[in-house]
Amino acid sequence: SETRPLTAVRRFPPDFLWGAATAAYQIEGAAAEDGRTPSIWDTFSHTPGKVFQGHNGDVAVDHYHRFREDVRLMGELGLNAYRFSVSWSRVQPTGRGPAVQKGLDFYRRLVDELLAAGIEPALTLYHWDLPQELEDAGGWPERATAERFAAYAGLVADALGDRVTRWTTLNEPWCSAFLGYGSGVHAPGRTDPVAALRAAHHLNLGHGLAVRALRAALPAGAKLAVSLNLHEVRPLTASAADREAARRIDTVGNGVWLGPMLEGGYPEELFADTAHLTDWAFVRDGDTETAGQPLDWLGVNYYTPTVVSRVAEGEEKPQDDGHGNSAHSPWPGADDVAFHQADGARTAMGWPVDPAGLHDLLTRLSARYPGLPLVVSENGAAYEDVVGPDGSVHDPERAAYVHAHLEAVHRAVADGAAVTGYFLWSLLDNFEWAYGYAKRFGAVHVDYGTLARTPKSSARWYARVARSGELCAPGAEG
Ligand code: GBH
Repeated sequence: SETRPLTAVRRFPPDFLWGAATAAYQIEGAAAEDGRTPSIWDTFSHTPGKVFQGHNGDVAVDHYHRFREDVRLMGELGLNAYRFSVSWSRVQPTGRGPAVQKGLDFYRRLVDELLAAGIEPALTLYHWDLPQELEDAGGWPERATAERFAAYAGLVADALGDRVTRWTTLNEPWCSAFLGYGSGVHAPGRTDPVAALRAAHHLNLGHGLAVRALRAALPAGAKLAVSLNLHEVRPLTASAADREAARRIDTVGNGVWLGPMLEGGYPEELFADTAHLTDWAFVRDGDTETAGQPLDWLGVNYYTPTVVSRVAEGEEKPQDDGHGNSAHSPWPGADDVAFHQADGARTAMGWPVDPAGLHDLLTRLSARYPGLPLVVSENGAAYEDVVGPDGSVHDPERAAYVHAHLEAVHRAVADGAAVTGYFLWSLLDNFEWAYGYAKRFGAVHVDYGTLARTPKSSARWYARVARSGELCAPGAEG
């Protein structure tokens, strides 16, 4: 028989995960049902001025009541995996004590529906929605929150461990720490660089404690991970100053997680860069060992690269532009760093389209952590949907974006990177955090008046790729 080179037809490995991802607060709604209490995102979105036009997740896309229809849509998309998160305050309303059965039952029904449809559930324990009661007790800057998180992880594992194999502790702890407590553009909206660094450490600790709790509660064979938004950092020029700026952002953006979780400790440069802010006395003996529990895979979320330069002394810093140059910086220890957006195609978020960044990130990670399978746990793009007179939605830009990024993933695999899956962000249009419902990332369009779901043309193209395991160009249907 004929052997075809991998690159000619762009065929992906046979057991590749073809998925889509969501997060609880962004899709579920049912904010006060069945015992659920407010999380920091309920509080934040109901605080005037925090979210675009005062949007909130009270109803979101009502996935809590429509999950059966949504699982059917996943089938239409040809998915063999689905990544979702559990709302902590739905299963453990106060963040302490026993679980609420009704909350757990919702996830049990969802998982059963997925398994019946032949779709592998990939469960994330924490996608930014801390129970408000725990924030009132100090939130992630406090050590106790890490311990609470591990207890919660154990509760969910006891309830769902017989049917869920793939577990993720945290989604993008960088956002929780530095957007939540540093720049304040995410809940709980605090703007204190020291609180942000303390939060980062307690997220690392919480991750490690949760991995231990999961290992104790789950059957052997469970596959545990964390999902990080790793910054593909590039210096604006080759100057020593810009390369130093890139080094700093790599340290406080990537090393702050990869160090303790995968390399045995924080990078020394992190302590040096932030020495004027804190002496890190909140790090106790044994903490980095706890954070470094062995993992079975690493989730990588990628949207666009991070381009930086150094602002020389006496030079103006760029205006607050929502792209890193915020009034309150989410980058402690990097006050003289400016952020840039490359020229060329951009998504509706203003983020440059740069698939080479994903290839470079995956190949570098795989070389650095041999034997650790990588999964692209989020990648996708916002564009403005145009709904046709017949109700159809044609989104060729999204298909082109995903096609280019899948090509980059394929190239990374051909170059030796151990990438075992891809999750499109997102299954459905949903609550895009501080942007409310103004930005649409879905493969499936949601009419926010009727909550009717309509697969976009990109969804039909993605289904063809997922079913065949072969990357075809978006054609008529894309
Ligand atoms: C992901 O976050 C989320 O996991 C998901 O819930 C969300 O809906 C999706 O992406 C789309 O946004 O300019 O320095 O402040 C993406 C997080 C957003 C992190 C942009 C970095 C810019 C950093 N990224 N952000 S800065």
